[in-house]
Amino acid sequence: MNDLENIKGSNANYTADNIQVLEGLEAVRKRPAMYIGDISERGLHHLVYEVVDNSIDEALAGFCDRIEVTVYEDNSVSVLDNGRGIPTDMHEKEHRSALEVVLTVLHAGGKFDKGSYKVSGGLHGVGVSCVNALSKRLEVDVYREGKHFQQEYAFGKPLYSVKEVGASTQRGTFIKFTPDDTIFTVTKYDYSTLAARMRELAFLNKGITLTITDRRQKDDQGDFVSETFHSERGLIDFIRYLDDNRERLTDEPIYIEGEKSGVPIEIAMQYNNSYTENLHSYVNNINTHEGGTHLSGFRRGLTRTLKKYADDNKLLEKLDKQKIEISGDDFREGLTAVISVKVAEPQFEGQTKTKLGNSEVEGIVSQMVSEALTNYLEEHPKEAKNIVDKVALAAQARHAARKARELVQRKNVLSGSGLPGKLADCSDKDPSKCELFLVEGDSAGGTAKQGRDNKTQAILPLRGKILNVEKALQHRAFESEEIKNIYTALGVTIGTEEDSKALNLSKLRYHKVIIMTDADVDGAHIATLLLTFFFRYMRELIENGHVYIATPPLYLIKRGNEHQYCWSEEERVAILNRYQEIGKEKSVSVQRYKGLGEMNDDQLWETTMDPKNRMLRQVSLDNAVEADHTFSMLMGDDVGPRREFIERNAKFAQIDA
Ligand code: 0RA
Repeated sequence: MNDLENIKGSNANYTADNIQVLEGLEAVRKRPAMYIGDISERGLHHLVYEVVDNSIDEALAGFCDRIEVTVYEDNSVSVLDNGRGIPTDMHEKEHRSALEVVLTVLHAGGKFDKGSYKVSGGLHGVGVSCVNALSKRLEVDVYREGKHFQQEYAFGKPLYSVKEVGASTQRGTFIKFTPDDTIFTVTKYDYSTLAARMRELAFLNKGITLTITDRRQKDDQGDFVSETFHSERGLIDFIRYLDDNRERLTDEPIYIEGEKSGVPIEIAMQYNNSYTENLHSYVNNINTHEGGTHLSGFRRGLTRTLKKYADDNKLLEKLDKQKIEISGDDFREGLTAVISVKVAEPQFEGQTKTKLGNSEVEGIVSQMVSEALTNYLEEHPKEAKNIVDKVALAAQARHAARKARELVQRKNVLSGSGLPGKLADCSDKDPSKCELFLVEGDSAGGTAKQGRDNKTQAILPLRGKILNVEKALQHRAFESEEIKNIYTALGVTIGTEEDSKALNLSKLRYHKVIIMTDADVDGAHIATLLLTFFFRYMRELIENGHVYIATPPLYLIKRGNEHQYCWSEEERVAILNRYQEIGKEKSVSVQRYKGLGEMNDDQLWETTMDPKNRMLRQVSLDNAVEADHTFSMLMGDDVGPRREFIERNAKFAQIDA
C-alpha cells in the first residue's frame, strides 16, 4: 500500500529516476483494479474511455473538434484526434521526450495543461500511462509542427525512443493499443457499449464530432459498421434523445447554461406525460449514478422555485382544499433532466465512487437553477401553468399511492410471517447465501420448487405479465399483486413520504434476485417488464449487483445414454456434427425446450439453477442513459420499435418467429 502512495507522491513533484517510473507502471500491472476499477468488461472499456478523455480535454481546451475511435479485427483500439499533438520535445530533467513521460508516468498528462477539468478520483483520469501499462502493445503517432513522430511500447515499456518518421500536414494524436490478455479476463470489445459512450460524450460536449468504426463487422453495403455523433445543441439534443418515446409537455426543453463561482453548469430539462423521474447527472463528463451535491442542488432549486411560483400565482388552492401537502417528488414526476457540471477538484464518494461530495457545489447549482427557472416561468406563463398543473396531479396521485402503500404494509404486519403465500422460502436466513428465483408461471414455478436447493433457494412464481410500470401511475404499481409480492418477499420497505422510491436494502432477504423466464419472445418480454420495474422502482438493487438473469438451455441432445445441453444454435450444430463424425451406430435425438415447463425438476436444476453449472447473467447499470432510452422505448406506446427490439435481442427469437 505504501509503495503506491510513495510513487504517487513522487510524481506530484516529479524527481523520480527511471527505475521508480518503471515501478509506477509495474504497480498498475500488479493491482490493475485499483486504477481502472476492474479487469473484466468494464475495465477493458475504460481503457478506451481514458484515451478518449484525453482527446476530449484537448477539445475542451479549444484545440480539437474531431475524435475517431476504431476497433480492429484483433480487438485492438485506436483513438485519433485533430488536437495539437502531445508535445514531443525533450523533457529537461527526464532526458527523454515529453511524450514518453506522458505515456509512462502515472498522472503525468495533467501537468501539461493546467486549468482544464481533469478528474482526480473515480474511474477516469488515471492517465494514458495506465492504458499503456495494461496493453501488450501500444503505438503512438504525433502529428505536430509539420512532422510525424512515432513511438511503440510493449507492456508499458518503450521499444525505442520517440523518432521522427516523416513530414506531415496534419495535426493531432493517434494512439493504438492492444489490451493485455494476461491481465483482462475479457478482451472482446462491445461495439454498442463504446458507441453509447461516444453518443453521450457528443451530447455532453457540443460541437465535437465523434466517430466510431468497428472493423470486425460489415453493414449491408459491405462497409465497416460505423457511426458518427455530433450535437450542436448539447444537452437540449440529449433530452430529445432521452424522451423521443415520450410525449412532451412543452415544445422546447428548459435550458440553463452558465458559470458560477468558477463552476461551469449546464442543465436541460423537460416535462413529459409519464410518471417517472428521469435525472442524469454528470461531473466532468462522468455519469454520477449515485448523484451528489450537484443533483441535490438541482432538486432544491427546482422545488423552491416552482413552489414559490405556484404560491405567488395561487395555483395550488385546489390541493389546499383537499389538505394535500405537496412534496419534493411531485415536482419531478414526469421530468427528464440532464445536469452537467465541471468541478476542478471533484471528490467522489459512495459505493461505486459516483457520488459528488463537494459541499460548495450544492448552493452554487441551486442558486443558478433558481435564478434561471424564475426567469423562465415569468417569460413562459403558458408552460409554467402546464408544469404546475402536472405537479398538482402528481401530488394527488401520490396521496392515493400512499393509501395503497399503507394498505400493503399493514396487511404484511397482520399476516403472520408477512411473506406472500406463493413464496416457497428457503431455510437459511443469511441473506448473503440466499437467492430468490422469480419464475414465469405457476407450472415452471412448481418444477423449480421441486428442483431447488431449499436451503438457499427461494421460489416466487409470477402470474403471466407483470404490470408495465412505465405506463402506470405509482399507486397502480403498489396495488399490483405481483409487485406487492416482490416487495414483501424481498423484505425491502417501500419508502418514505418524502422519497417514495428510496429503498431500504438493509433488510434485503436475498442477495441474488434471479429472473428465470422461458427462452422465447414472451419470456424476454416478461424479463423486460421485470427489469423495467427494478430499474424504475428498485434501481439500488441493480446498482448493487443483486439482479441476475438465468439462462435455461434451448436443446437437449441425447445419444445412447449420453446427453448434452445446448444454449445456442451454433452449439447444437457443433454437437450434432461431432456425433455424426463419431459414427451412426447410436441413435441421436434432439429435444427443443420451448419453455421452462418442458424440463423436469432434475434437468432444470442441472442446467439453470445449480450454482456449480449454471450461467447467470448479472444485470449492471453501466449506462443508465441507454437503459432509460431502451426501457422507455420498450414500454412506451409505439409498438413498432418494441417488437423490433425484442426480436433482435431476445436471444432465440428467430427460432420462434
Ligand atoms: C499537453 C500539452 C499539449 C497537448 C496535449 C497535452 C495533448 C494531449 C493529448 C492526449 C490525446 N490527445 C492529446 N492532444 C494534446 C500541447 C501544448 C502545446 O502545444 O503548447
